[in-house]
This record gives sequence, C-alpha cells and structure tokens, in this order.
Amino acid sequence: MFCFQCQETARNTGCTVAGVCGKKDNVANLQDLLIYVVKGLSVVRINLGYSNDAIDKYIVDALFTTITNANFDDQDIISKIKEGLALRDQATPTCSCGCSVDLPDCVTWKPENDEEIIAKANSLDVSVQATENEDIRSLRELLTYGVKGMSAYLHHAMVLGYDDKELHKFIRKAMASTVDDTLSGDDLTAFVLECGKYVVDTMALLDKANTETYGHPEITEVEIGVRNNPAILISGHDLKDMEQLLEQTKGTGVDVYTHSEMLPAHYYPAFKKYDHFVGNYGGAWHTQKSEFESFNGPIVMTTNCIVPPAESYVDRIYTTGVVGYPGLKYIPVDENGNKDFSEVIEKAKKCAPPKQIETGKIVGGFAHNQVFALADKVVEAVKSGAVRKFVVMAGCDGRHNSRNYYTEFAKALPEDTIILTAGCAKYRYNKLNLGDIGGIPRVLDAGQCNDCYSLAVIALKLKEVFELEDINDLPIAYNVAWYEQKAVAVLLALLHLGVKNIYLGPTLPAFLSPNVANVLVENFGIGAISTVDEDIEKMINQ
Ligand code: FSO
Ligand code: SF4
Repeated sequence: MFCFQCQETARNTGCTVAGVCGKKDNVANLQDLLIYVVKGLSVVRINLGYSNDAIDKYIVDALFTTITNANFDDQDIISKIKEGLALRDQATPTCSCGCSVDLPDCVTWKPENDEEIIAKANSLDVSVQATENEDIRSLRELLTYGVKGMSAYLHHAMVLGYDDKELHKFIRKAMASTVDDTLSGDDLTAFVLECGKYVVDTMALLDKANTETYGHPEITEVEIGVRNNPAILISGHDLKDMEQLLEQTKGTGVDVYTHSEMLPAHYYPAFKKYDHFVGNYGGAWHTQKSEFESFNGPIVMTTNCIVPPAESYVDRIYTTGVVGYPGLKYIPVDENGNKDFSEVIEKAKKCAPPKQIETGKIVGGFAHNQVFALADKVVEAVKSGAVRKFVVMAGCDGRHNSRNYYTEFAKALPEDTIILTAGCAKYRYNKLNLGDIGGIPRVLDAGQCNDCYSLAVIALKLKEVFELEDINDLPIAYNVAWYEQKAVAVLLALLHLGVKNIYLGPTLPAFLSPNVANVLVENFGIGAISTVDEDIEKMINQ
C-alpha cells in the first residue's frame, strides 16, 4: 500500500505498511482500485458520450467511500468495484463512434474473478506511485482529493434531493484528466484551481439543500451533560439520517445525542421540536473510543470519521451510508431513501443511560443567515474598533498532540478578536469560555466542515458592506487546520474565492511535491504554522 491522502500519514510521507487511521494494506489497495474504476468510468462517459445518471451517482458514492475514516471493509469495497465494472461494461459496448480513441487500461481491464481483482489492487498499476514524475503525481492526487471532498458534499445534497449535472460533469472531467498522460503540469494546475470553483458551487448546493429542508441555523445553546434515559448517539454529517432517527425515536423513551460533526444538527429549526434530542456528547472524532464506551448506548456512524472500534462497544455501533467496517451492523437505505433504525432503538432500550462526562452548554449556529441578522452589531463592532480581527480557524481536528497548538492559539488571541469556525476543528477551543465582545461570542461556529461555505458568504458580505475591492483587505486572518480530503476541497474553494495568505497546519500535506508547494506559496501565500507567539504576531499584529 501507499497512501498519503490525510494529514496523519506516517512520518508525514506516506503509510506503507498499514494506515495510521487503521486502514489495512489490502483495504488501501482496494480503495486505490476503486478510484481506478472511477477513472475508467469517467473516461467512458467522456470519450464514449454515454449518458447515465446511475454512473454519476456511483462515481460520487465511490469517491466518498475512499475518504479517510469512512470505509474499512474490504468486502464492501470489492462489491463496489464490481458494481463499477458492471456499469462501465454496460456503457462501453454502446459505443457507435468507431472508437479510434486509445482507451487506457482503467477502461479496458476486465477481471475474471475476485482473485484477479485482488491481484490488480495489489499491483503498481492502480497505486498513487504509478505516476513517476513527482509533480504530476502531486497534482493528480491534489485534484483527486479535492474531488473526493467535493463528492462527499454532493452526496449529502443528493440524499436530500438536490443535484446539479454540471458538478458531475466536472468530477468526470477531473478524474479522467488524472489518467491523461498528454496533460502537462500547467494543465493539471488549471484543473486543480477549477476544482475550487466547483467545490464552492457544491457547498452552495448543499447549503441550499440543508437550509431549504431544515431551515436556517440559528443561535443555539447545546447541552453537553446527559439525562437519565437510554439513548442513541449519532455521528458523522448526514442530516437526513438525523431526521429519520429523531422521527423514529419519538415517544420511545430513547433520547438522542450528537457526537463530533453532528453537533450542528442542534442549530437547525427542524430538529428543535424533538424533546428527546438532548444535546452533544463528547468531542471530535478522534476521542470516540473512550466516549463511545462511556456513552453506554448504541452509536450510529452516518459518515466519516469512524475509527476501528474497541471491543467494549463493538456490539452496539452501527454503520450506514458509505461507512463500512467489517463485522459491524449496517443500516441499509430502501429505494425511497428511507432507513429503518428500529434495531438500534431496541438495542438502546436494553442499554444503560449515558455516563456523564462533562456538564454545561456550548453555543453555535452562526451560519450566514444568523450572522446577517446580527450584521449591524458586527459592522459596528468592527467600525468602533471593538473587534480588531476575525480569525478563520475552520477545518478538522485530529489525534496528534501537535494540535494543542490550536487550543493555545485560541487562548492567546487578543480579546478584540473573534474566531470564525466550522468543522470538527472547533473542539480544540469551543469549551474554553472565551467570552464575548458586546454580546457577540468570541467563537462563532457556523456548523459542519461544509458550512465553511457560510464563512465565505460572510466574508463576501463584509467586503460588500465595507466597500472593499479585494477580499484580502478585510480584517480576517486564516489559520486552517486540515485532516482529510474535505478540508482539501475547502482549501481549493478558498483559493478560488481569491483568499490569500492562508496558514495551514498542523503540517503541510505530504502529497504536495516541493514544486507544487512552491506554486501555492508563490501564488497564494499559503504558509505552514509555526509557534503560537510567532503566528499571533504575523496573523494578528501585522
Ligand atoms: Fe471532521 Fe472527520 Fe467534517 Fe472531516 S469529522 S475530520 S473535514 O471527516 O469532515 O470535520
Ligand atoms: Fe495513512 Fe491517512 Fe491514508 Fe489512513 S488515510 S492510510 S492514515 S494517509
């Protein structure tokens, strides 16, 4: 195996024996093959002009499946590979163009059995390392990871019935470009930058899907203690799962709590009507082992990030959507988009109530609509100098102790600064009680990582209000924490919006070759974080 798609990759170089995330060698190779199949299907759709919504849906699903901490199940990935090959082979014979096109191996390769699938997965053909030139490899992977993140967000929108053909078209074009040896580094760089535009469009579509379906997030105090009822914990990002679980648990005596990236579900008006929707339990994804153990009741993982489960709760953790882990129970979706959580609810009734691990409340719900409602107050605070700077600290949290930097950075920020956040990065500082400035909390949480879109909308609005030419003239600094490929997508979106001088940490991506990293530094001023003191000086005081 060779995988370097996330921030925790071994030695910040690449996982080669097993993933730091727990992904086994065979699963990593099968995921590479799944991406290879996606590339083949993308070429088929482009070169053979074959049109099929099932292929588009499949491509988005497969890309999301390979995101860090989503799917660890080799058998599930083998079935997805076979499904993709079947779609590809149904598409290929319909070609009536005479096919003078020189089709790559990802289109023409046909396995006879599972052994051949496994052998192909283990071959260099499908590995990231198949591309010898390190800059081309870097650009191909940067594009692939951006498209993976974009697909995750598109998947969420599609679940809610929102879609846009142009987004699928770009995904196909981008994935096909990664097997086109005629493309230069400049061509691929153009694709990478174009990806940012489509990520913005995808996040806008998902924002529309979420807000039209569940209302606009509003300021909300979320309980972090527990009640004395049996309960279910729901994690991940899928709001439709959230809705269905809340509906099905109504009147059962079973409470529902959110974990990690599901916390922002509390901010949506549609979910406030459920009395048994109690609060948030625990912190970010990487603290799940001890929190799932002490929660006592069943856990539903709707998307990443799942980590290999401990024995103590293996019989009460359920997966759904693209999430997979061998031996865990899976909740399927029916043809109408419905899921039956009755088994989880029955399980909950037999479990003890959650053990209390903390008490108090956290505040969130500062997505664009809510911030616009406070616009006068915010603008006045900036004009009067009460707020000197906003710092976007959005993104991901992770296991490494180096991420304590973000807690220390938040604590060290001068009191006339406000943190704008989204994603699970917030757990490094959202319980610090950093106070408020004239009633505006110093940590404004817009929501999940996809709600970084809200932060961009807020920035653009401020630019308009202050009549500025350039988004970079706003008093906003960017100190973004990344972990997995959705954060890569968000970074490309920020670059597309013209944001410069983003600090990225805790380390720069291993998949950036020195030359590609230089392009990002020279053209966009992207930089690595250093020490808290130095960074406060550079980001706030200069
Ligand atoms: Fe966090 Fe995981 Fe939302 Fe990521 S839970 S790390 S960027 O998957 O998706 O923020
Ligand atoms: Fe390693 Fe990250 Fe890949 Fe997992 S996803 S194998 S930790 S690089």
